[in-house]
Amino acid sequence: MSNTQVSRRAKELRAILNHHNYRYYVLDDPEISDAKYDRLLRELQDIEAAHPELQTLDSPTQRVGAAPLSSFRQVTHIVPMLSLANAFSDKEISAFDKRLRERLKTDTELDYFAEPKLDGLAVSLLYKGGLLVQASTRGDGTTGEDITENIRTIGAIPLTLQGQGWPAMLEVRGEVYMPKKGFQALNEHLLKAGKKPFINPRNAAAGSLRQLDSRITAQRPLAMYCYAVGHIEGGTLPDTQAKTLARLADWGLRVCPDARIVRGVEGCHQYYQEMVKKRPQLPYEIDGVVFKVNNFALQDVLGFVSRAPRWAIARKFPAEEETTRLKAVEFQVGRTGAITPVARLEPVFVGGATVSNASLHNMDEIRRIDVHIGDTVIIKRAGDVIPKIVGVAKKGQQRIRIELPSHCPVCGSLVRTEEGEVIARCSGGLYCPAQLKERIKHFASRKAMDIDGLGDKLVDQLFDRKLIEHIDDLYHLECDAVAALERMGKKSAENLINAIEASKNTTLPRFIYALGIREVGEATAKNLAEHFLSLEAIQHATKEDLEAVDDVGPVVAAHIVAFFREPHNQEILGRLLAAGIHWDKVKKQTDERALLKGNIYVLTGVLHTMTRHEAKEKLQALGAKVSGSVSKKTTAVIAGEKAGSKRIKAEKLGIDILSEEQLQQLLAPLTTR
Ligand code: 5U1
Repeated sequence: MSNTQVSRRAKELRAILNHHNYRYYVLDDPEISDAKYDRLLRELQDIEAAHPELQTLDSPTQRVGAAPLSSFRQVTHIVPMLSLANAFSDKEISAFDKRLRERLKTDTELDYFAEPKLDGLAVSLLYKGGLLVQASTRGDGTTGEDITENIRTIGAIPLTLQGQGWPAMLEVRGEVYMPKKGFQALNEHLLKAGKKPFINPRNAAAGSLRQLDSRITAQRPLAMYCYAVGHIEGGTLPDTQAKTLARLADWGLRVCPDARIVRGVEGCHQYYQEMVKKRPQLPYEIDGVVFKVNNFALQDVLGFVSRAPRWAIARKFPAEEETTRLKAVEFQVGRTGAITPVARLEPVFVGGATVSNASLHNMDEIRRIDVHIGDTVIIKRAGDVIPKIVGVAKKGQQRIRIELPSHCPVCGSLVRTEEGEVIARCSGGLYCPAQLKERIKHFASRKAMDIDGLGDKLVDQLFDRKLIEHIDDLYHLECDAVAALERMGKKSAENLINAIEASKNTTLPRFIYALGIREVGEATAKNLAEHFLSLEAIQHATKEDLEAVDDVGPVVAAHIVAFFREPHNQEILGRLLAAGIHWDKVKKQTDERALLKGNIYVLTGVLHTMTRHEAKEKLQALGAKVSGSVSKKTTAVIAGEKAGSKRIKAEKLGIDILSEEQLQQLLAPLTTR
């Protein structure tokens, strides 16, 4: 290629890439695959590497970031970047509207332009001759920092304006933010790399823009919505906010699709409610909405008061994040014995409610955010979810390290954290009152001891009235005491006592399942009973012995050992047996259903000793699957007389073909029982 041809191709590639960038980031409607985009970009990179003189400021190759800076240059804004007055209630918005109409001496309703208030970082973009030449942070409103290199890496921001009619100098303002999805992905990535995650999308956006190394910013999923024009030279703009934003969109700048004109104060109230509802589904984080008088001529009449325009107001959502002091940490015990740290806080109003307790998840989380008692912490309360501590705002002067208790705060049993787990648990099992109610419900349930009539509400009553304290107390209940409970009476009480008595005659699998050992469900309980044949054998089994049982891996085995080793559990177990719980001796048996488990057979041709239907039922009785067609998954084809296409297909796929005689051998366990 001649130099002219190379130069022409570079120009063409820049135009093509800028177009596809716009389709992808601004319209969210890509026309080509990522791979194709990457190929085009690489072609341009290669040209620019060979001909550095062809590199331009608006080249898409400039989006990958530049060499790190030692500091940010200060930028004085041509027109100060103002802040907005805040309102926190409908009443304050009504007062705002009233104020404006009084000033404007009008009774007619005003048109407002309503916009979501993005939770990001305000920035100013300066375009000269349609080319992005400078980008800066708001700073103190008068002076900000030059973040041009970082802004260039954001795909959603055009390096050159599109279309025509833009002023020779155009200064656009808006919010750079991190979309919720990108924020989540970034934090997952940081955690995997052993780094500290960001507290919220705003911090993530701000942290990413404040990077002196723009190659890091280039890796961050940032976006921008524009909401105002700060300064123009050599051109004109439409006469309203709505039309101006439409014009910015024509020039390739992103504007928020959820903004629109609303009529009068009622329109403002409605828009606010609408955004409250929409907020959880929005792909970006917002902390309120903004109302602006739509007409610029009216804005001019209204003017400014101190450093905020009179013609605009932010209606803020109740703060979802607040800071307060962590006074103490207590540990609660859940149904499965999980020990959860709960933060006791200096009461604080956050997300529309006063919060004095918050979740701290687990010890790993406590260490990760490095929170100590006495710190000023950041509380997040979104919607109705339980408030949680997301970070430390300021370390306390006298910080107390939070330690996991060694013993259960309710029953005193040992607290254990299994290897590879983050949740610590009380090992008190049946002995721990905090776990007990739920455990009693499980013990009485249909697949366990099957105590008819002992439902959840009744368990609650028995427990709350202290008629039962431990599971074995069920077997010592007195009829009169039960009859005195709410909605009971003599007859119901008698029925319950009889059902409890009847439950003493059970099976070993049911009893093991009823004990509620972690991760020992019905099937595992059955396998344990059939393998060990007695409760004593299970109680004394080692981890290795247990791992020999079907379905029992190292984790389940460890749970079983821990359960039976716990002295409190041993005590309760003894008392249950002393109360008379018994079962028939367990016979060693082969489980036919497992013999052919996982095998898939296809039956074809004529069988002489049984019908195909009978053969199918027998195979299924041994746990096999019977399919109508041959595939790579087929274990074997059972071919009777005159077997045709299925046999041929099996031969082709190299699948075993069995005769009727071999089928009979396969079914032998059913006849030799
Ligand atoms: N959506 C939106 N956010 N926001 C912030 N519009 C908007 N306008 C602002 C600010 C500071 O200021 C105007 C006065 C341009």
